[in-house]
Amino acid sequence: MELPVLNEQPAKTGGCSASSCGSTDDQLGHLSDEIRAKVQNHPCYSEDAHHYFARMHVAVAPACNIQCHYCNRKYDCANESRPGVVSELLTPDQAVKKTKAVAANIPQMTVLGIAGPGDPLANPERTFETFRRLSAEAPDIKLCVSTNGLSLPESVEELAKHNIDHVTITINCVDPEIGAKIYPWIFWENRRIKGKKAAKILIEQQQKGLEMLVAKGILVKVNSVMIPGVNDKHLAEVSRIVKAKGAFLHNVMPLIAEAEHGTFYGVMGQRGPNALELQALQDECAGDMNMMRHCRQCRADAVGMLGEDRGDEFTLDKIETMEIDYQAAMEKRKLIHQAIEAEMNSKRAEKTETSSKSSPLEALQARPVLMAVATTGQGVINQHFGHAKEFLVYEASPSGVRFIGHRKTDLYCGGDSTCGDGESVLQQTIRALEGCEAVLCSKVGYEPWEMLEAAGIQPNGEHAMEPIEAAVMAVYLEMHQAGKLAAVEIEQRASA
Ligand code: CLF
Ligand code: SF4
Repeated sequence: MELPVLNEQPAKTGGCSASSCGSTDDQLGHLSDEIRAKVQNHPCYSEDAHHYFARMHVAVAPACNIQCHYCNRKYDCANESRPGVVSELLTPDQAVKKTKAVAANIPQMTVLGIAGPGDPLANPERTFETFRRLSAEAPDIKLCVSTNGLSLPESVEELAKHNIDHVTITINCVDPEIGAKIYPWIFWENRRIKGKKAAKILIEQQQKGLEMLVAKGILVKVNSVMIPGVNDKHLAEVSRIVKAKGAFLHNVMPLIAEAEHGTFYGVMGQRGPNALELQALQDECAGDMNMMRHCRQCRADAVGMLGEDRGDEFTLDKIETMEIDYQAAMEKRKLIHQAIEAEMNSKRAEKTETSSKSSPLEALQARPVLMAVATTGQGVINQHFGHAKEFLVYEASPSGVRFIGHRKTDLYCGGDSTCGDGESVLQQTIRALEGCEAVLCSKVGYEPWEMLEAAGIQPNGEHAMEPIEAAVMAVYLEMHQAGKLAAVEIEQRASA
């Protein structure tokens, strides 16, 4: 089956519509029923779905067949995970038990992924045993896998056999010169191969695997780690090539390199991109490719909604004591999924109606504005500023509101009252919101209010429980009425 070419629709200004830019959602209507069914409740493949549906990972795959300069083998595979976290390794049997326990207790969990702690396809017995049992015993759960791609071509048949219809390949380059700066070696045909030769083999395997998956009708997401000075200028080309070969979605993630993680890049002082650099590259790639902007770089044993981790509720000792009637759980899950989908459809219809009305600012010269939003899900503003561990960032402009990405408040800190050079958590949070001019939350305390204002970020608690896009647009209109978006200001900013 041939996959649809997503970007055949006319390009919109800034590469997005009034809502859910960069997601598959505003494009669902163009997809076949079969593909729509595959993505509409997958929290990674659909930006909309990540507000409602959860995923879980089982860490069954310890070994890896390559070395990436951003990885330390003590930790999870950094191709999807944030470096510096370690997952508890499970046997396939434990993984099946845990999956059923989570599915019964978190019915909105729709997807089981294997993403480490090493490379799933470098551990084929453990990975496929887990998938084989789950596809038979828990057929209502979608199966998903993430790989560096080296062993992908030889695994495609097996993946198709177990109904795995979502595969992520991490592709950081299509040029071996660049690859040699990212991958010091690969393990290939019982030998360790280094340098450009290694990178060339890896790239060929990734591209071949991508083509084979697409030919089988399996949806492919491509992850790329943005490494400033190494592959940042090259990733737009990667995007073009993988799109041309039929990849469904591209996820450009920031390199996180810290000396304490003990990775080559961390020790060498290689920096990661800042939020604005990442956004600029994602926007550049979006001209050619459907972009994912809501990735949370999950750990290999993540459980829950993207960005939350409920793994502690499902440790091995706890799941041992849980009696699960999976048949009954499936019936309950089905009803809950139907209710969520009905709610999503009605919200989608509202959004379509809103975006079909022309924006009152369309004819005006008004600059775009970034706003941060505190939310725990369901697409509404429902979180206290002080409780937010991350903020979603939206851009409002005369043509509408689009999702840009998220900013973690504790990226480099363990959540103590101070971190780094004596900087308070509040100061760090404000630094994480760089570039945003407003923050919308359900409530905000007096102290943060003053500090946010002093930093040029307007706190706003007036839109609690309102849909995010509508609230962001309302605040944007208020800013315009207050004269903050006038043409004269655009000129001043441009010349600054
Ligand atoms: Fe897991 Fe990955 Fe499947 Fe999602 S995560 S294997 S596609 S179910 Fe999702 Fe997490 Fe980002 Fe991965 S937010 S790290 S993209
Ligand atoms: Fe580490 Fe994953 Fe790279 Fe293997 S593929 S070296 S586990 S980041």
